[in-house]
Amino acid sequence: MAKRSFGRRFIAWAALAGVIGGAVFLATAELFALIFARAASPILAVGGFVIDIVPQPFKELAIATFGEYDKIVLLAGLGLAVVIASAIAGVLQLVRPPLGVIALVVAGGLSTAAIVTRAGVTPLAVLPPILGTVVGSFLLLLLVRRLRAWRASAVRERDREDADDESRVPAAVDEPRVGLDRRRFFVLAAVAGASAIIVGITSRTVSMAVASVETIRKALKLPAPRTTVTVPAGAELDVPGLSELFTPNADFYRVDTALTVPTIDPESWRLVIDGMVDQRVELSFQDILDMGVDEYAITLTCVSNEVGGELVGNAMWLGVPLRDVLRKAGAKSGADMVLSRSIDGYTASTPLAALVDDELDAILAVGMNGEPLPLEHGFPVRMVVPGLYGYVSATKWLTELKVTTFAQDEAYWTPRGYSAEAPIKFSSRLDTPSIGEAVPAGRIPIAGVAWAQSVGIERVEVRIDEGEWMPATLSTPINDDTWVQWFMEWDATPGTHYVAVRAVNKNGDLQIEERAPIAPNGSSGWQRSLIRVT
Ligand SMILES: Nc1nc2c(c(=O)[nH]1)N[C@H]1C(S)=C(S)[C@@H](COP(=O)(O)O)O[C@H]1N2
Ligand SMILES: [Mo]
Repeated sequence: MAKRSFGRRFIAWAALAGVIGGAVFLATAELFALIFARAASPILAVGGFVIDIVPQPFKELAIATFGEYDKIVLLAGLGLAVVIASAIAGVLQLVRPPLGVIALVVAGGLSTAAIVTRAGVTPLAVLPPILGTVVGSFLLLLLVRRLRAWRASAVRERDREDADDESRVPAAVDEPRVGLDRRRFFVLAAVAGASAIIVGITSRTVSMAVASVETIRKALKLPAPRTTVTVPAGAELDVPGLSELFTPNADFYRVDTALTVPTIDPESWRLVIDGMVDQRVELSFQDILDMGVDEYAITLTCVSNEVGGELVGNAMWLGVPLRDVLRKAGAKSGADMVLSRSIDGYTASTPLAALVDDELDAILAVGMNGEPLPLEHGFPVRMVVPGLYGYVSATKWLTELKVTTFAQDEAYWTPRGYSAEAPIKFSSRLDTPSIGEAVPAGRIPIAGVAWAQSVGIERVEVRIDEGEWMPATLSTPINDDTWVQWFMEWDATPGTHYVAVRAVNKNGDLQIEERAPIAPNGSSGWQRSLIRVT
């Protein structure tokens, strides 16, 4: 009898180890689903899969029985099934290793299958269930190993006690061993269990907030622009491999310090304008729209863009001029900077002069390429200022504009090695032929983009090997705030060639030749690429 309850005790703890392994699996998957792929929650994917495969009469029965609670009941049932299945996996891992881990891997495989067969998933969606399986299995393995060590020392102790009674063998030397092994099991179980609960619940909650704001965003109808930007004929060249004139939102580079994308309901969003102002002003999303929105074509550039890099993109923004917004509050004399703040605490320092300049289209944007700002790009309201790097001007998820001075206030990146003020260093980039990809000899196009926001590009020049600099053909610019495309025909001869590109802006300045790193205020240098012709 005593022997039976002795064994049963460890079976129960093995079941607990299994449940913890399952919880770690789900929590890890939820965390990575949040980071990599919003639709890749295993529990929801399996739930969706069950809904899809259950025959219609059952679905109707479920709805008739549970009404609008049918999905909650399904998820609760699924949760219970997961608890039972992982408890069984834990017991299996103790009594028939490695059957428990195998069971968990099979479950991971099934949930991966459920995820990839859902509509509209990205290839990255396989990562969350796979990483979940790896981490969950590892924890289960570890927990059961510790449980087995505890059981072994408990068995030894019991045998010794039995022997003690009969033959008075000297007291055990490793008496505290059982307590130690027991503690090692429970510490790991507690840490893993608590982490899984915290990480899992937090990730799921954030995912749900993202989903609900995404729904609000999809339903949002922005007003039509009062004025639109005319894209002139010849603004977009037709060259394969050349960047599109307007960067699609899905391809637009993203740079920010946000670990998870902030979720703001436009209904509750407020912009506060305070600091050195005549009056503190608070604006709602509707107040911004009521000012009347216009179209602005502006190319955004990141200070971290290396020569030839990808951290630059062009968009058609919908918004209102910042000068009109700031006028509502009235900047006091002496102020020379606006510290813009994001909901997550990020700040940028922009010269006040750039924001009130009548000649410069510094805007609060609500729309990007024909839709409300994507969540990743600052929904519901962000700043866009032509001619300044993003980190000193393009605050996303904007909540506050503090009128202040450079002497008084510092932005997020200023104490981290970047300049407080940072105009964009104008530059040019080669898009095609792409580096490292051999091209066939003959007449081929060389093409790329060049930008000098707020000034405009006058000329782009190309040089092959050590030849003369030759002018490239430019696309018709939309305005001086957007990039232009450039291209040139090249009679490529077999071998390797250097293709270099540089631009001249409308002030007549030549693009800086001297190489500079991205810190403290942006890279410079002429892009020179080695092209292989076969
Ligand atoms: N809230 C917030 N806004 C931010 C940042 C950030 O980290 N947080 N990064 C800035 C930087 S460095 C750049 S280059 C641009 C990039 O905008 P994008 O991600 O829409 O391309 O956003 C700017 N706005
Ligand atoms: Mo940036």
